[in-house]
Amino acid sequence: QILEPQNQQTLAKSYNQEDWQKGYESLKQEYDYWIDEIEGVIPAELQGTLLRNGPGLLDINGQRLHHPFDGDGMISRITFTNGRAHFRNKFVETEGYLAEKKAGKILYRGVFGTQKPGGWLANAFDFKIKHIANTNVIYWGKKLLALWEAAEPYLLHPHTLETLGNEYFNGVLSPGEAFSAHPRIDPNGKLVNFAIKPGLSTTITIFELNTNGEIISKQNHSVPGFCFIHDFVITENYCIFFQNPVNFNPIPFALGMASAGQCIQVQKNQPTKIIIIPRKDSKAEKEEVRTLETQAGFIFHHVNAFEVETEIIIDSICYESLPEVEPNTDYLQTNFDTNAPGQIWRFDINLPEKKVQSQLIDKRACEFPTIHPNNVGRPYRYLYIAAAHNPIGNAPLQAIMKVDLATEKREIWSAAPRGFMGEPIFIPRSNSQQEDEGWVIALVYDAEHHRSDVVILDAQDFSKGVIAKLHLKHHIPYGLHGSFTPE
Ligand code: 3ON
Ligand code: FE
Repeated sequence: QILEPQNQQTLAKSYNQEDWQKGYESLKQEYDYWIDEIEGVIPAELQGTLLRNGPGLLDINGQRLHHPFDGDGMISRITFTNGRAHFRNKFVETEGYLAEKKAGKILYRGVFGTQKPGGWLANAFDFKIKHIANTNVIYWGKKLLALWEAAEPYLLHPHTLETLGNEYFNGVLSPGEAFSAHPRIDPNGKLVNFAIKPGLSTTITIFELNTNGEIISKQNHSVPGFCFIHDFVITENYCIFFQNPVNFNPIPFALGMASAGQCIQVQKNQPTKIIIIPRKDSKAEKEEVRTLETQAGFIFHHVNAFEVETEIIIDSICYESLPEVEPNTDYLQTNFDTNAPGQIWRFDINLPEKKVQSQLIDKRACEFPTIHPNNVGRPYRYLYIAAAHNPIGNAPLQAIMKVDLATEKREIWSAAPRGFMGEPIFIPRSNSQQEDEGWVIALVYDAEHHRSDVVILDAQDFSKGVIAKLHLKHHIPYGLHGSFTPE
């Protein structure tokens, strides 16, 4: 149904906390099977592979991790072929995953608060962080890559999902060098990605890759101050980064009292900096790097960006503040009512005047946007995003919202009260004429049956409900990002 924004101040809670918590149970088993419990019909034209990554383990042999973002990457793959669907999941066998599996205990510190057992003394002056490859998975240039923003990618076997080693792109990437988990694929056939090397000043590296998976350009930019930049956006001529107003105090980390991520603090009185870097081999190549300012806040993800004459429009998910991952808190006890929601904002940058205007697009709490792949970096009309069931307030993601940016019309499909939504992916129908012709696919955790479903919606009409719901034999812990490849 099409929901109008509501003005009610209090709405009934759409979920219960115990249901939500159960989606954070580890999945230790690796499966390989044809999905045979299906409601509805998988469209025969839907051919290809949905790839998902996210923390598969939330504990190491019973020792709980402090935060899901510290969990070892587990790939889930759903292959659609001739109206059938096959499931396989496998852990990325990083050095840390294998070592901890063997030891049966936590051996590494995590970025988001996980510490080795034994208190601060056991952690002091240990600067080694576990590389967990848990954030995204892409298939590009015939390579299947598991990504995590603080280190190099892991290369996986596209059929068996076995871990083959690290990927260095013929030596263009050096050992330990980062390659972010948020590449953008320019519809012109280039994959653009970045890396952050933080410090008192931060180096931003931009990579462009061709369809053979080779890095064809690599450029570095130094910006003043510490950066925590998780995502970026591209247009035809620019890469755009939002430097969140944060500072980093390394002392508690060095002393073993807190993890690196816990030493990052949002500076509410400092502006966000928008860094606009011209792309290599673009019309803007000779232009200088520009840095503009806008209001404080915290951004993990952007939806998209595009140029309109001398303006750049950027749509992003903004938080008033970064939810703290403090040492003595438990993420399972998250109080959604007191945390700031992520909301969609539009930033309008006037390049000649160096002015930024911003505007709230929707109040609903949401995260994990997706759009038609042909509109990345180009003007676009539709976005799809995981969202809260209720139009106001903060709550877990339970629904998918479609936003028509031209008419402000919204459509909602909700899995509440017992379903919890993962990142949706828009998949265009082949030879589609309209921007919303295709499907939106997501994993939904069903607390009633403690299992996950793959749901398929018709992107042009959510009111039909799901066109197919595929019941897995087990749950998949709440994940992060993924992608779709027609292969
Ligand atoms: O900033 C410096 C550079 C850097 C790259 C220092 C640093 C150590 C913090 C760092 C490392 C950053 C890392 C490893 C970030 C990893 C992030 C991650 C695994 C996930 C982020 C997810 C973001 C969101 C918004 C997820 C939302 C999820 C839901 C709403 C529901 O489950
Ligand atoms: Fe992300």
